[in-house]
Amino acid sequence: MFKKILIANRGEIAVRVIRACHEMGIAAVAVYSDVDRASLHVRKADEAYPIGAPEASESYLNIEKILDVAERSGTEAIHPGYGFLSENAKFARACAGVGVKFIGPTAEAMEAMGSKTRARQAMEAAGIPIVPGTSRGLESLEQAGQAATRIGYPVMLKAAAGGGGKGMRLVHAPEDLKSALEEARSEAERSFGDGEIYIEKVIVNPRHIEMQILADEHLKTVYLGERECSLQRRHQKVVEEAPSPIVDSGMRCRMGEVAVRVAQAAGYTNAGTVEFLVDEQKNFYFLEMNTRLQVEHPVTELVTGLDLVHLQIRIAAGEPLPFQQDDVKIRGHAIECRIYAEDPDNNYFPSPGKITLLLAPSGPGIRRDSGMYEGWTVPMDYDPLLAKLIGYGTDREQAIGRLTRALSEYFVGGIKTNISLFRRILRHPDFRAAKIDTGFLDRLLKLKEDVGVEAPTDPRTVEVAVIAAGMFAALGPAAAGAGERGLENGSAGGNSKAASNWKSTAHREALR
Ligand code: MV4
Repeated sequence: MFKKILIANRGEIAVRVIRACHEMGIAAVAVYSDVDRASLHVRKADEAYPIGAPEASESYLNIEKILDVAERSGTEAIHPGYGFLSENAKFARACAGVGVKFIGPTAEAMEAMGSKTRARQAMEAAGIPIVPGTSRGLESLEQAGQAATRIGYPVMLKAAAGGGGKGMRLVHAPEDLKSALEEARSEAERSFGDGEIYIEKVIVNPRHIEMQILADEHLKTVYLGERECSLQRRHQKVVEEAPSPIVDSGMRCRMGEVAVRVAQAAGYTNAGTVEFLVDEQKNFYFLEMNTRLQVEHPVTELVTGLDLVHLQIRIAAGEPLPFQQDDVKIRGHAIECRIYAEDPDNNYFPSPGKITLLLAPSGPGIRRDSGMYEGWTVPMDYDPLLAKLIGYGTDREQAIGRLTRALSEYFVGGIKTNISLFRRILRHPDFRAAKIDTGFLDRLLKLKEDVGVEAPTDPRTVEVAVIAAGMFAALGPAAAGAGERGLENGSAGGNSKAASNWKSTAHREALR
């Protein structure tokens, strides 16, 4: 087993990996940019090295600097977390080049999945169900027109290098194809430096369901069940859960076996995720494979009882998987909320700043993976994910109840967060009934605008957060719940409707 691991990341995921290292008796080395000197991952690591300016290209994406720290610290392996260098084949290759083990798949497996057209070709050859469409880049408008006619409108144009909805265009009719293709191509070129576009049949009201797999370096691959990730906003996941409310054991088994075949066809090792689009008849189609540990891995850990980071490290050290497929059992239900530093009243715009007061939930069935602490200033240079709050229970209803309870205990003072959004999602009848297709969040957020709440432009909103924090400190949780619910509605400062709502909520809370 390794004695020392470098974590090439920051925030909650760096803390998550450091914890696994310490549980396994491994020393953890942190790297940090200039704005992360006081960040939690630096405090929790055994050693920490500065790697430069805040821009990711100068620090967390800088292969040379990270490998230099690896050498100076005597690191044997590097865990990349998610984002940054986690799916960078060049980095995986560079690690191997200096004799440091990359905790993840090989550069070749990453490359096989990096291009969607390439992955579709490989999966087609392996007999994996893919969304009907082309598996090569479109070479002309005529070719696109022929393919679209064959598939039938509406069609979806997608970027081969894509992800996150960039370079994606829905085309309803032949006359819209030309402009859509031009737009998709230029967006893909701008975002990825690669304008390759292919075409797919449109899946109506799809669900996004993904299967976790683990593969050791001795040709054994297992699946660990699915995650339902249909609750997204602008192609950003917001809430994830395991198991999916629409997947029964038969479907899980079929999907899991397909996911294992996907991994084997790519010569995949370590932890990975196979994404599927699922249609209204529950047919599932391979979409892409994510060659990293994902943000939402905790929901799988809670329902399987397995520690994915421990297993990643053991696999990277050459150990065989310590269990069989039959040993994997799904037990209970877990739901994750991604807590972001963003302003619900300003179109969920990132909202960095200093955390003046932090009251964090715990208790039965609650897991919190966080990168924040009271007094820490959230830098504006990176993804604003602050923490993940995960509720676990014997069934979905208990998980929702515990998560709702924990969200009402959560208080983050000094900055805006999206915590209020989760209360609205979790109490919604459609969410409770698990009617969560990909349009759910858009419908919910539109509803809010209809209520006529204006976005605040008033700097006093910040002041209100501090006052609310003070109220909590002085008066306890009833005041905090009220304070935060007030902020959800645009807070005081000129908005009398919101102010009165704040007061009435406070009154209700006080009477509970
Ligand atoms: C699709 C689709 C419908 N048909 N592909 C893929 C990447 C993801 N971010 C959005 N993707 C979609 N691909 C075909 N052929 C609909 C979506 C989609 C979506 C998928 C899952 C969860 C939320 C979504 C929101 C909008 C569009």
